[in-house]
Amino acid sequence: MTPIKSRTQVAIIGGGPSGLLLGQLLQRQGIDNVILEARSGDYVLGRIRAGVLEEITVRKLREAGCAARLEAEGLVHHGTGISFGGTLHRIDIHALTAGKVVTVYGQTEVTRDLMYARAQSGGITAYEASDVALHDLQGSAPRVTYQQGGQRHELACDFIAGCDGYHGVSRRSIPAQSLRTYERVYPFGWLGVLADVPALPELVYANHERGFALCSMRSPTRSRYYVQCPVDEDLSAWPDSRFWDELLQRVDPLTASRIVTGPSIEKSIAPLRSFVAEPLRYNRLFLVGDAAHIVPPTGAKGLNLAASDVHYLSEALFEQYLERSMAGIEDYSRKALSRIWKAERFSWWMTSLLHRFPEQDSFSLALQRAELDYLMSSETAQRLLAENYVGLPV
Ligand code: FAS
Ligand code: PHB
Repeated sequence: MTPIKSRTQVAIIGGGPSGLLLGQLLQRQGIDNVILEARSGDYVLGRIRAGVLEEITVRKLREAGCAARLEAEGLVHHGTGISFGGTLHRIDIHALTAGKVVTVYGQTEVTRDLMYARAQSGGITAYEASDVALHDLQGSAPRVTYQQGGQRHELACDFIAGCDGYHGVSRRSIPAQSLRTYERVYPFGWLGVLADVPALPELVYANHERGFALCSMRSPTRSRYYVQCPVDEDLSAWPDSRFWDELLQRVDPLTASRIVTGPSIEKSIAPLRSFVAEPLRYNRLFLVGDAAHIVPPTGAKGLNLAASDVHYLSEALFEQYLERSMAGIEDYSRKALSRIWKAERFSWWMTSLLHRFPEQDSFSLALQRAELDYLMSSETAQRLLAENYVGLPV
């Protein structure tokens, strides 16, 4: 039975990657925190999402004491493929960034490692906490109320970290006049399949007249594939056979020859949007991760941006509690937003470069092709892609 506390230093709303990583970093510095998660732990683990980690994310997981399995099982990638015009091109990320890499390790496993570490550290996570509500956000003593096990609970705290994702309660608790939001909704989604079939050696992003496709993986024997689809697509209209046929048509022949098909173990459609809420702080409430921003997954930035938000906020809270300085807290929003907007730009650029848009005319198609040709003929252009893909400095 989860112990119930009536007071903590930092109340964390949401037990996804943002909340768990923040909680673990605070715990290791002796800063008391409680995570309130709406769903069960199994439900959180059941969500199949990101797959590519930037070096900052790996570094933060190391600092959280959660990187042992990642270092043993994560797949270190030195390059990525771009497929268009019937040819597979390669971006040599390692060479173009003076030795940086990305690591393929599924978000599910990151979450599992963080959950295990939290249980080991004695950190409190209240799962299936419903009706979470934030109170007294204007003052110096915010409170959180929630229902769990049929009982109403109240949690007094110094600060609240809103790590509850795009649909969470935290951002909605900020008065509309205190928040600016920016949004772009894309006219398509991603149909994703997980299958226990041998993976390709590296990721392949494909631009094709039938639409975008992505070949990714979770391990050498577990593959993750996506095809662009209409945003209102009916999943039941996509039996495995149709998915594999479509994927094999959208990639170049060499890539198609390497793909091993098989039964899907998970199939889902994700909508694509760009979204940012500013500022990320409302007095003693901070927005973190998907609660603050959303990127189309084309640039593999969503989970990694959550990690850099947690980096900035955890450092700010360390300063507050360990050095009695508010400087980091005052600067959290500015610092995090600077990196967020650069990742938003890169994610929008990658999405625009690789997808077919319903209203695309012949001129914009020609521009897209010219951009791809320029990318593959210019080391400078490839270096720009590579440095954004591995993650800009924090
Ligand atoms: P999350 O949404 O992961 O976690 C928020 C948590 O808060 C959830 O567990 C939720 O149950 C809980 N919560 C919500 N409301 C609450 C409330 N009122 N009270 C208490 N708890 C509440 N990123 C990539 O890099 N690559 C990808 O391929 C990719 N694919 C994605 C596919 C989908 C369908 C989605 C939705 C996102 C995808 N992302 C991807 C982005 C994703 O990985 C996020 O960036 C990442 O989950 C962010 O983590 P959190 O900020 O913790 O938010
Ligand atoms: C994934 O493996 O789920 C993945 C990888 C790279 C992306 C998006 C998703 O850009």
